[in-house]
Amino acid sequence: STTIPHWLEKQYELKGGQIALEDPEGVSVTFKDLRNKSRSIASSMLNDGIRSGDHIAFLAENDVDLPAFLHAISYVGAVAVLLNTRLSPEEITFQLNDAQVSCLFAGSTLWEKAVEADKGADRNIEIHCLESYHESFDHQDLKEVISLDDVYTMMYTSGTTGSPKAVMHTYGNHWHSAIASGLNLGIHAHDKWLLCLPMFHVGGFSILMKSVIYGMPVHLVNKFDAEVVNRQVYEAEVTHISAVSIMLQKMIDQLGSDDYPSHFRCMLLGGGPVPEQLLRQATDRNIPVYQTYGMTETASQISTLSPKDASRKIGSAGKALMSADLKVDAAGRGEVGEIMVKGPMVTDGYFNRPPLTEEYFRTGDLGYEDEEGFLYVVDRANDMIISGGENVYPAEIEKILSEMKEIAEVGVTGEENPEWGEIPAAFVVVKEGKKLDLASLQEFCRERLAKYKVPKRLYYVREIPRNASNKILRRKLFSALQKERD
Ligand code: S0N
Ligand code: AMP
Ligand code: MG
Ligand code: MG
Repeated sequence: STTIPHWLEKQYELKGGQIALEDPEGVSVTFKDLRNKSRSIASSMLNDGIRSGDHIAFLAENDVDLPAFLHAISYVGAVAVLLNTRLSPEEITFQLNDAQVSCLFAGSTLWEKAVEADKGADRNIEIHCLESYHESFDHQDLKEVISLDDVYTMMYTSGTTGSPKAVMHTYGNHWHSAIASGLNLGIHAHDKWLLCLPMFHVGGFSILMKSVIYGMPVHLVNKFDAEVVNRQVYEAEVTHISAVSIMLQKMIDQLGSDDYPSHFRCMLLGGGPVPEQLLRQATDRNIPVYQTYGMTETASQISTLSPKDASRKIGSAGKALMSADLKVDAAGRGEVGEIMVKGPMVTDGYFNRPPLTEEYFRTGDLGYEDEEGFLYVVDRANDMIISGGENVYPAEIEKILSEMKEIAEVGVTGEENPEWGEIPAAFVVVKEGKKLDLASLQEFCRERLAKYKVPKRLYYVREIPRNASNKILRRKLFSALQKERD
């Protein structure tokens, strides 16, 4: 396998005195600081018995401490399993077990959740507090090179069955993603990328990779706040932001009648559908939006639209980046079919699942390419809901709800929502003689599921529409309700 010098060692050598990481409070960390800190954390990890190949989980907010831990993992040669902080303890337990995690680093605000999740773990997991983790002097066994074929991170995503699976990313996946993005956007001397997406998803994590591969500073806003983000664009001279639709909408609403400054180069917008209205508002505010299409399995962007084409191709997610290929499984150009992708940024597969053997990765998204080859994402082949950039799988919620003693049958689908894009709605057949209201349904879910998965609507129906093989027809839930009402 191809090896390269460890990327943080390289930036230490090339740009040691330059800023790697800063935040709105004035914290700033050079590449030298970050390298030294990462190495000493890695040394402690080795002293604590963590070994190359071990699966080490992180349950942490987007704090300025976190990046050094993630780099430390690469100096050890371990694998970072990134956990969504919004998950319930039960959901986290599943992932700890499924990923065969041996050690967990938890932020102090998430400590109790980590301890709770650990109770159900099927193996002994060492839990460390991220903020108070000790540092050691350099250990001799730190990795000085990176093998591009080695797995570096695992991030969870679910399928149609609702059972989450860990996408494995190699160093090569992250490397090629960063390079392809850089070839598209260009890398300028004064670039600075604002990070407000969670690092436990690939959209946020990929910014860290770009930082260490380009030698570029990251401005870290640990809790998304439109006012802070807009201010930092001016005050910290931010040039790039990655965002989901709801974030950009809030930034624009907060701006009032102001425009973005001319040094701002790129609003990379993805993670779900983008309303056309939002694109027009952004153009009015001098915000150059690059609509992008990508997913955990592609280690972030796979195709992106440049602002120069934006007005001509409004709503498109552009063309596949350099080294990536994209095709639509349809009879011809302009016809809708499943989007299929290929490239060195695409995952080899899921942990502990059968390997992916097809040449192209089947995304589960539906789209078409226009006569000039621009991609339009139109829908999903499966029933996944996207709420504020978080994926919600109806099957996961249905499984929980069917455990309620009041419920005879249940189906879940997405309902359009002006704030979140979509929200989960539950359609319920209540058992004879029982009563159920939204509040108690939500309370039941809240103990078991991440909040963003808790249904925000409840509809009572007499029957759940199913096909001949008894599969729920989720897309017919609203029309079935209408029919019952007529
Ligand atoms: C939008 C966010 C920031 C909202 O969270 P926030 O502001 O922290 O809310 P809270 O104050 O914590 O909570 C308020 C109430 O709202 C509920 N809630 C929170 N989030 C959601 C949600 N998503 N849906 C529904 N409800 C939500 C809370 O539970 C709370 O409820 P109450 O009041 O009852 O307590 C946050 O959701 C967020 O960070 N979203 C983005 C997540 C994300 O990163 N998505 C992208 C994932 N995909 C990828 O990474 C692949 C694509 C990709 O790589 C990419 C994506 C975007 C841009 C670029 C790229 C790229 O290719 O590089
Ligand atoms: P995840 O892997 O959790 O990040 O989810 C990625 C999913 O978000 C994709 O499979 C798409 O369904 C959706 N998505 C990402 N980018 C776009 C886009 N530009 N337009 C529409 N949907 C998108
Ligand atoms: Mg996914
Ligand atoms: Mg093609």
